[in-house]
Order: sequence, then structure tokens, then C-alpha cells
Amino acid sequence: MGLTLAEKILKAHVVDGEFKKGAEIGLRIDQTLTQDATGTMAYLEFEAMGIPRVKTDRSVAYIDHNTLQSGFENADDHRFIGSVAKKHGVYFSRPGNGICHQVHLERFGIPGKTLIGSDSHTPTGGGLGMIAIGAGGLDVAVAMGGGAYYITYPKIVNVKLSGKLQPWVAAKDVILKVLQIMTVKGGVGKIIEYTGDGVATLSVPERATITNMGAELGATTSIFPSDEITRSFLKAQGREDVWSEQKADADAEYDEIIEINLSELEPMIACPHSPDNVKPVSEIEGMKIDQVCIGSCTNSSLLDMMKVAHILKGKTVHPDVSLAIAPGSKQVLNMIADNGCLSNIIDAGARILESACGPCIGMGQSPNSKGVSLRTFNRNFEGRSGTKDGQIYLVSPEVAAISAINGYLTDPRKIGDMPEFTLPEQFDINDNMVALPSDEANMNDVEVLRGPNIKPFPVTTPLDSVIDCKCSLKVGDNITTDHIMPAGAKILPLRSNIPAISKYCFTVCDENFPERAESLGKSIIIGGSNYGQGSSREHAALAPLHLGVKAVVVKSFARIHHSNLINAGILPLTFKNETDYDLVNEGDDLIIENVIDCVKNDAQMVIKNKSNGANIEVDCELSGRAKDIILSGGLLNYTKEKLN
Ligand code: MIC
Ligand code: SF4
Repeated sequence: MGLTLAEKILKAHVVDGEFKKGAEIGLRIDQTLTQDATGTMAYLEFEAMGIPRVKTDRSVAYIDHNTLQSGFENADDHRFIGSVAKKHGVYFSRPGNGICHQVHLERFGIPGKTLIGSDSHTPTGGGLGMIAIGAGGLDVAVAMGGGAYYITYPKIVNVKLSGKLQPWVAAKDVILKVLQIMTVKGGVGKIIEYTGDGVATLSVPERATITNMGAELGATTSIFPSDEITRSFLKAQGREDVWSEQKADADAEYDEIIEINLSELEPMIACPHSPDNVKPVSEIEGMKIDQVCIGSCTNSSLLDMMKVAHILKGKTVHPDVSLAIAPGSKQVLNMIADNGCLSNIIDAGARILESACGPCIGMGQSPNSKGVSLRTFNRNFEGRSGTKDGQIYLVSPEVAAISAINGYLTDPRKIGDMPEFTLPEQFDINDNMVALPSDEANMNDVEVLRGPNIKPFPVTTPLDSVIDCKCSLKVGDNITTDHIMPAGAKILPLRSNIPAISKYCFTVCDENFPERAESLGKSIIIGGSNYGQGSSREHAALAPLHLGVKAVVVKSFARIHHSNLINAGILPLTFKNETDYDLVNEGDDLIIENVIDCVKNDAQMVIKNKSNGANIEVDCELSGRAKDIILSGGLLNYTKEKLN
């Protein structure tokens, strides 16, 4: 039996474990990326491991999230990351150079290689035919040190594309369609592999839009083949030498098949507050809007900007609408400046933002109260925009731009013929905002610059044999990491300071949680299904760790957050019977006995609810390695023990 493309790349990189479905496999990692909001922790962790130089083929540190410098904190973090990167052999993409995923696609990604990044949208690299996976900072630190990255051998879903997108229907509509079919938890434990005749009709940036937002399916990653289209993209980036063909065997077998005829798709929209709450635009067309934001790692490529500029040319943004645009990289911004598109955008009245994440992570541009905001981004979780009652809708750049002019949600197919937008044969290449690492011989001359906001990694302790404490919080289904550890302009500057950021943990759900958890000393959190969906931020585990959370008991977990809890030494448990969720309430006194024995020997773990007498069976499904990590009190302790 032949292999799928994902399996071929995985197989070529397996360094530990048996290569069979469902088993845990350790992968050799060729490239890593970090961004600034998760990067400071990742480099503190790397330093704590005591390995002098990174051992990957290429590691890149980006600054793109915390670019609003309203105090010293973010600038200090940028300086820390720049200096620590230089010392240890990491390329440093300076603020202004662009969003990590966009820049990595343009300048560093290589077909057939593995990439892990401390950001959940790292699968963008799948658009080039890479296995690119989002992970916690600690996992990235270990990979930089040459350690393997562990995943469960996933199921492979084949999304077969046929036909061709009709004018004004976009790559964004493809992934919104997939989200409508699979939902935000449908991809957990799966890789989404795109095949079929339709693939050849999509450019690399369009493929990258699709793999990027595959993160919203909860998938391990998504991947396209690397073909002649990929070759011309890399050639235009001056990197044809790194191209190789990557495709599935003709007789590859998939676990699931989804067929999508591109010709039949229409413009789609994800409604508040979930990326899978998808409808055709035509169903709610005419909805009045207050704001439009175009950009983010999903939709900020040169092609996206050129389409937007074409729509805006000679028009004016509607008087009731604020339009903000952030091109994805310095390369994109430079090229639209050179080809005149930027001038059309400025002329129309758009507010030009720097090439960074910006409003996507609540770094400015929060909409007005109850404001309706159309965004080309990938997440519309409640509160993420910075306005609690903001109504965020996710659409393609085409829908966003035409709606900004009209003042209401508009189906772009109405605006007549679409001109051909093709990628240039040569991009504008200037890597002057990527600082090179020091030579190994000179690394000791590089001083690592630490600001006062940078606090050490929290101390973890080996697993307790008895967990005897209260339930400090009970939450429902689909809790996102934006609920657990909110971001935004006010809180993000505290990413290097766990004690300070912990004061905001879960405040979206319950303002009193941090104080309550801290005063309890230790506690357990109860949750529903798909707990921890969304970002890779390990702060969603480190803040609960700091607040004394010993175990999280839920109906099911999202992949990256599950690993982050293990890495932080917090016990991740699932209800054996989901209905037992009803047997625990906030404030109940709980006890779990023989914890170490149950973890080591896979014995049935039971939570006794002393408040109502219920005995609740819970599962602790961990691989052998994950058990050792939990027993050691987290990945850092485990790695140090191994290195010693
Ligand atoms: C996001 O889109 O939620 C982020 C901000 O990029 C996160 C990383 C973070 O929280 O720093 C992600 O996607 O992993
Ligand atoms: Fe940045 Fe938004 Fe992309 Fe996250 S999803 S990396 S915040 S642009």
C-alpha cells in the first residue's frame, strides 16, 4: 500500500517510536520558528536547557505580535529575543519585517521538510508541501536543542479538490467550506491533505491561506503537494534551489475523503463567535457594518493586497466604516508601494497598519461597542478583538474590500468582471531586516539583554500521589485559549512575566478566578469538550500552573493545549462517561488518590467528590514519554533529567 504525502514526510523524519497509526512518534525537526508573544518563554526555556547552539537546519525568531510599544515591556522583549537569538544561532526577523508565517513562507520554508513553531498557525508552511506544526514554546525549545517533537501518528483526511474557483470566490471560501463540513473539533488527531485536479489552479499563497486556517479545525496540520506551481513561487522568491516535488503515492489510502468542487463554491462568511459558524455571504448580505480589517497571517499576501487595491481603486470607504489594512510582510508592502496598489488603498481612505498581527490579536483597532467587524482573519472568538460585545465575522479580502465601500456586507460577484491576478515572476527580495546569528566562535561575546519584565520560567514540582483540593472553576464546551489566557494590547506585554499575566487567567469567564485559585493554593478545573482550542500559547498552562492548578478534567482536549498541560506538569484528565461532568460543581471538595500509581500502571483513576459522595472515573491517557514528563513535573525537568 502506498503512502500519503504527509506519511512520506513523517516517515522520513521518524526518529523514535513505531511508525503505525495511533502510536506516538518522535520526529526530527528541520526548522523552527518563534514569535515574540511566545518567544521569550521559548528562549528562556532553551537557555535553561543549557545547550549552546541550536541544532536545527534553520531556526528563525520573528517579532510580529507585540508591536504596540505602549510601555518598555515589548521593546525589552524584542531586545531580549534579538540578543538571545544572535547568541545561540537563530535568525532574527526584526519588527517591521512582517508576520512570521507570511515571511517564513516567502523566505525560509522548504518542501518536504519539517517545521514546528510556537504559534498555532505554523501549518501555513503546508502550502509549500512542508509538515509544519504548531506547538508550545517548550516543545520548540527542545526541538531547537536537537530533541524530537512528538505527535500521535494522525489519521489522514483527503480533501479532493476538483474544478476551479469562480471569479470573486477565494481560497478563504475553500477553508470556510471545510470548516463548515468538519467543525472546529473535526480535525483533532488528523492531518488534512489536499489533492485532486483543483490543486493546480491554486497559487502557493492561496494554498497557504487554506493550510493556515486548517488550525481552526483542530488538525495537527494541513498539507498541499509541492508541484510546478510551488517551483515557480520559490523561483520568484530566488529560492528555486530548495524546491523538490512532493506528492502522495498513486495508491495512497486515506482514512477519510471529502470532495469539494471549487467551481461550485460561493463567497462564505464565519459568523460570531466561532470560525465554523459558516454561511454563504448571500444568506446575510446587506448586514450593516462598522469596521473592516484586512490582513493577518491568513490573508495578507501580495495577491490579496492587489485584489483589495483593485476593488478600492477610485472609490472611498463608506462614511460609517473604518477600514484598516496590514500587509503581511515588508516584501508585500514594498511591492504594493512599487506597483501603485498602495496608493489606491491610501486614496480610498484605508488606515494603513504596520506589517504585523495587529488587530487579529487585539493589538489596537478594537471595534466600537456591539460593532460589526468584517475581518480577513482566522479567529472570531468572543472578546478576542478587545471589544467584549464586538461581533466579528470572517471573510475573504474580496468580500471585505467591497463591503468597506458599500457600508454593508456585499457579495463581490456583483461588481462585474474580475481581472486576472497573477503572481510576479520575480518578487522584491531584500532580507535586510533579518539579522544573522553570531558565529559559533564569537557567541560568548554576545550579551543577552534582559529587561525587568522578564521573569524566570515558573518552578514545577514532581507529581503528587494524592490530589486533595477544591474545584476552582467549571466551564463549558469549546473553551479557547483566549478564554484561559486572554491576549490583547493590555495583557500581551506580560507574556514574559508569568506571575503578572496570571492575574488575568480566565477573567473572560470569571473575573474572580485568579484570586480564588491563588487563595485556594491548589485546585482542579472542570471543562467540557474541545477544551483549549485555538492558540499554542503555553501561558494557558503556565498561568494555571502558577495559580496552583493540579489537574484539568474535561470531556475532550484540543491537541496543542493538551501537550502544553503535560509540559507544564498539570495532569490532563478526561471523564470516562461524559455525563459525569454534571457530578462536579465549582467549590466542591475533590480527592484523587494513588495518582502516581494510576499514571504509571494505567490503573483506573477515580475522583471522589467529597461534597456529594460521587465517585467519578476519569482517564489519563498518556504515552510512555508523556507519563515520564508528568511524573517529573513537566518537560523542562524531564529534559534536564535526560540531559544529565
Ligand atoms: C493567535 O493567533 O491566537 C496567536 C496569538 O498567534 C497564538 C500565539 C500566542 O498566543 O502568542 C497562536 O495562534 O498560537
Ligand atoms: Fe498573528 Fe493573528 Fe496569525 Fe496569530 S492568527 S499569528 S495573531 S496574524
